[in-house]
Amino acid sequence: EFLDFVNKNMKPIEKQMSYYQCAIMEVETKFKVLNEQYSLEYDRNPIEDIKSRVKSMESLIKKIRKKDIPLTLSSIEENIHDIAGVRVICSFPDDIYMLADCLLSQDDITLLEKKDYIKNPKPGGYRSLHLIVSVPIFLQDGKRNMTVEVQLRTIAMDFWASLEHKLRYKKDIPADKAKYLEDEMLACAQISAGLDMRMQNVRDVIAENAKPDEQSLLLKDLS
Ligand code: 0O2
Repeated sequence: EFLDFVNKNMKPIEKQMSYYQCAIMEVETKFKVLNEQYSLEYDRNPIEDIKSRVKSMESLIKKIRKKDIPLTLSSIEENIHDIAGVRVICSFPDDIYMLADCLLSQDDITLLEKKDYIKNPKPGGYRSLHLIVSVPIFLQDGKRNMTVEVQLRTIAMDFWASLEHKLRYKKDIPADKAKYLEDEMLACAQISAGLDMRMQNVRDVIAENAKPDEQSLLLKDLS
């Protein structure tokens, strides 16, 4: 059924996917501009890395089936919000909220949904700030608003999530070991959260004790 849908709509699907790619470019640029400005003004980069992707067809099909979404381009666009995904890896937890606020205050960005898995981690231990936003792309024949999922994480949050994602697919685990593994992953998530807090505190202490000329830079950094 899906193959039939794809075959009949090849051109519009390709076009839609390229629009998602354009939306990713817009959002990535916004973060790169913020990083550049921060680096000039405060001599520090709040962004360690940006990883973006348009959802693969395989993963898209899985989600359409799981959510039982009608097979039309508009209902897929309406119901699946992570076809365009931008993952921003930050240095410190504070940077996540600073960057999210900066992005959301831009007048061409509309917040559709916010999930704060840092303040409220998932039961398994997953932490990240998720923003579903709408961003315009400007085409030859006008403007189109596209939905993008932005995931903001620290290096420690990304380290945990990347490994957990790999381990999740190892399904042939005996039941008696599964509970132990779940507990271990949760414990690792808690250690990673503790590490984030301690590293941020180290930065704060350095800022408080910096020489006056450095201090003005670093204190601005904390405000
Ligand atoms: P992939 O391969 O990352 O693209 P949704 O299904 O998105 O409509 P949900 O589940 O409420 O609704 O979305 P949520 O919670 O915002 O999470 C979506 C994405 O967050 C996932 O994408 C992951 O990237 C990430 N994520 C959420 N929970 C976990 C977790 O426990 N571990 C890891 N490693 N990542 C997580 P996808 O679609 O699963 O896949």
